[in-house]
Amino acid sequence: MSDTNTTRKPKTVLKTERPKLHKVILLNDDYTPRHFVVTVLKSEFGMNEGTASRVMMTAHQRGACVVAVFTRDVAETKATRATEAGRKAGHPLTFTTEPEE
Ligand code: TYC
Repeated sequence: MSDTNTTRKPKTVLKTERPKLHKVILLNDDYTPRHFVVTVLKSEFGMNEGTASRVMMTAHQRGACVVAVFTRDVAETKATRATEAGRKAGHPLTFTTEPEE
């Protein structure tokens, strides 16, 4: 048999796409107490007091602030849980998600 295998197919190069990341965004409102926002950022997003306070103040002053980025499922679950924590305490606090460019 010859060394040249003429029946070999062209190699298929399989590429695994990285999953798109989604931002969790904290929205400002006029009613939720500042300390409550900080508490939720600490408990749901593992932030320390300083980081949570800065994120809360950014949302307070600019209307919204990116909290973190995750895969879509994780971002949606975190936003839902954090929003639910506000509802449970009677606050309109809202977290949304949005895909990164
Ligand atoms: N604006 C609120 C207040 O003055 C505090 C607040 C900050 C609420 C950030 C939501 O995402 C928020 N009590």
